[in-house]
Amino acid sequence: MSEAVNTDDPRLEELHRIMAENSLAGHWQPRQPAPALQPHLWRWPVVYSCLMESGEVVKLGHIDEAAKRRTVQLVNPGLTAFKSTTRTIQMSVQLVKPGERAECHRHTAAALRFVVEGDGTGFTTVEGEEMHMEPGDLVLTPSWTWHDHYNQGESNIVWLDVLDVHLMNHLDANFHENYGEGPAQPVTKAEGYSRHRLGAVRPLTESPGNHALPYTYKWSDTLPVLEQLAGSSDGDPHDGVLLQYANPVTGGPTMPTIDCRVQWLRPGESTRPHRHTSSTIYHVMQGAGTTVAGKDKNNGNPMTWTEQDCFVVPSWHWHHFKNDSQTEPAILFSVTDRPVLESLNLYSEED
Ligand code: 1HN
Repeated sequence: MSEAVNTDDPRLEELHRIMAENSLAGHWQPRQPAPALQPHLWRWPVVYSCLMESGEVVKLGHIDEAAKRRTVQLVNPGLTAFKSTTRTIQMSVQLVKPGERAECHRHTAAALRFVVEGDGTGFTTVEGEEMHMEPGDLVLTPSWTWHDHYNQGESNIVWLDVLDVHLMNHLDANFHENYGEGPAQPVTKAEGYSRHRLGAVRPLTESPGNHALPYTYKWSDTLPVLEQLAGSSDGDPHDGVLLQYANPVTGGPTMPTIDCRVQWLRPGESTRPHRHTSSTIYHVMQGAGTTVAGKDKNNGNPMTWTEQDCFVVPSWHWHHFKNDSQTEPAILFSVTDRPVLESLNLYSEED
């Protein structure tokens, strides 16, 4: 209780009681401590073994009637009440076993899939186009686009799901609709349709419109860019060689609320610390290293990661990276809510 009020005054206690009964509170009254987002590392073998076990005991189609997805969610220890990875974004890991289908639905939450395991025969159908999923591919299902997943192959598909669902919840804008005309939407477009319409060489006479459009970024296109830049440019002092998955229509962030990046840390590379007002979730594609993240510039929590691990660096936490190998590069895929902060004029950065 601040000294602005006399706590011995019985009228104050009476006022507080009446206000509480009427869902009111005084600005002078203390708030419940807010949960704080924490730096955290999820080790892949644990995530993966839980996911595989869920494949044995949780039947797809009998889960949460609305979503009907078998995903294991990464829960930030500071946000357990929300089952959320950051305050805006949920990252989870999804398993679709051979022959399984995750039914068609759409939601206002923007979503993306980043493929970890699969033989390329499985796909997500987005707005009538089958988007085949090979490891390292990034498939966008922007806000309110129909999507269903199908594994027609003989091996499991595992991917990361990233959704801005918690932002949607905070905004009371989280709407969901099941397709309702069977488990899958009809396929109406040829494979590659979106990449052919929205790529650098695109039809002059057909406008794709400016609404949220589905898209796939193939790892086979991304990796050569990283490799070439790693050999020819200094990269960013805070992130190493850093690529943005630019939105093909706007040239800006991947989606209005989530930007996706991939970065390459050269053998032995150590980056300079910085902090910014966006939160980032990382997934290690290749290599082993350490990310130090903390509120103090020189005294953070070291997160030592290896392949497929995931970790989070919260907003306004100093952080830097080190590739712990002297011979192999490290590659990190990441997602950030930076576009949200930027659109509200709240993005800032310090080093
Ligand atoms: C969802 O719809 C999917 O479509 C995956 O595959 C994960 C997590 C929270 C809410 C909806 C999907 C999700 C989700």
